[in-house]
Amino acid sequence: MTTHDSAFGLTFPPDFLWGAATSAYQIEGATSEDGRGPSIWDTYGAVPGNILGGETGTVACDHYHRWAADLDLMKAMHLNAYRFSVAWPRVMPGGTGPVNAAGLDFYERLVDGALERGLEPHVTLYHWDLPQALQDVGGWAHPDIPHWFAEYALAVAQRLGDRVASYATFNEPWCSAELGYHVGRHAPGLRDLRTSLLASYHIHLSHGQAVRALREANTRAELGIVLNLYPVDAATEADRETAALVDEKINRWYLDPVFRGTFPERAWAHYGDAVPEIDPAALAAVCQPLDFLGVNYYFRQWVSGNEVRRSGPPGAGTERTAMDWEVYPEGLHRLLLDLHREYPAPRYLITENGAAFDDVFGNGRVQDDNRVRFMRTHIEQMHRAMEEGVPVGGYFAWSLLDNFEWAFGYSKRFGIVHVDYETQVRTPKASAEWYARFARAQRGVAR
Ligand code: GBH
Repeated sequence: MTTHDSAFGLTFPPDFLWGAATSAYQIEGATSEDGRGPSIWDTYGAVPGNILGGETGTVACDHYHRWAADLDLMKAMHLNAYRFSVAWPRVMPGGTGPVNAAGLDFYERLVDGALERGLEPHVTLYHWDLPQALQDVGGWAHPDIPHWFAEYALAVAQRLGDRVASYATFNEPWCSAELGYHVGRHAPGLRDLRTSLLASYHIHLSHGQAVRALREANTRAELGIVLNLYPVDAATEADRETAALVDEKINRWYLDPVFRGTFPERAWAHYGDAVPEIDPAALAAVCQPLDFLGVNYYFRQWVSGNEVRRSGPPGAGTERTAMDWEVYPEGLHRLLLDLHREYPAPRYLITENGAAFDDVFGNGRVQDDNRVRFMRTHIEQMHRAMEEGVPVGGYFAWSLLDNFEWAFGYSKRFGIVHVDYETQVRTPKASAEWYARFARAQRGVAR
């Protein structure tokens, strides 16, 4: 295959980031090593029925011990960036108070190891693993949590400093507030709308305070936040009003405070008495200048009658993943144009994009042509948006490794690298080989 074919004739800026993403609880394991304190996912996972098959992140991909080999995999794939998260309970086992130096040592090794291999480190400060000690006093519903979070963020930044290319405060706060405190399908497993909205408010305040603290500390790394965002489509004219409400509840409840310092009105009115008491000045201060917005894109929301479907329009004509999510690459193009128009940011990073498929491991390999097609078509749509003026700076495949898919345990495989959970052997799938050829062609790296 020629270089040109591998690049599909698409030209990206030479400094474009081609990376892969992971998160701490989903891959690290070693949950009681080197002074790590318990997290809400350890607690939640210990309750039968919460996680498919009773699986937990206790061992996961054993990345805590295999990090160097995992970084080697990305280097061999010609990637130039790695997005991972720092586990708060490793850094501050009690959530607040003394810092655990050994926890920071791990991330320092990881950051230096990434840099040695030509991978820019992109750090997420919170990817859902809250210290259990903080949950014991209310977690994100506690009014002091913005202060605790900012303190933790500073401790990380003080150690890792400007070796890190970017810090994202939160990964997908909607998941923490809605799935964790309202739907109960994520840790801590609560089911209360009022508490969930209060949690979302405190997450916003935490974001604002942490960004201010990191700027005041003169952190040179870029600062931003990562949101799960979706185009929302109405099946019929009659579904339009519902679609607008869904858009506000999922997308704009998170975009508006961060970019405008306000909550969206339709959703606010819809929630009625359940909305928290707001300090308008504090809410306004959530809106801090950011260097980037991280976009996690997986599917669109399809609104039909009382249903909000992730599987898209009904019928066999739609390709769906093993999560039953619609494959809808065009949605990434639409989403980026909408964001650029309504929530302008200096740059956008596609911080996650990928799919779980029913991979077949045979003859020592996984021929995941569906995942190759998924990545190629989404990258094409991202490129289209860039040609139309959206400043996109990078693309991170979710995920580097098959890993712990939250409530689904290890049953859903999102990796471009296959993990055998018995032996911990990593095998790059056809998609990883394809991505490696693509990244090499894009970066002009010689064989
Ligand atoms: C992202 O979430 C996450 O950042 C990442 O950690 C995750 O592994 C990846 O995507 C793939 O899911 O059906 O109620 O149990 C994307 C948002 C979060 C949507 C979990 C689906 C299942 C919720 N997703 N979710 S539930």
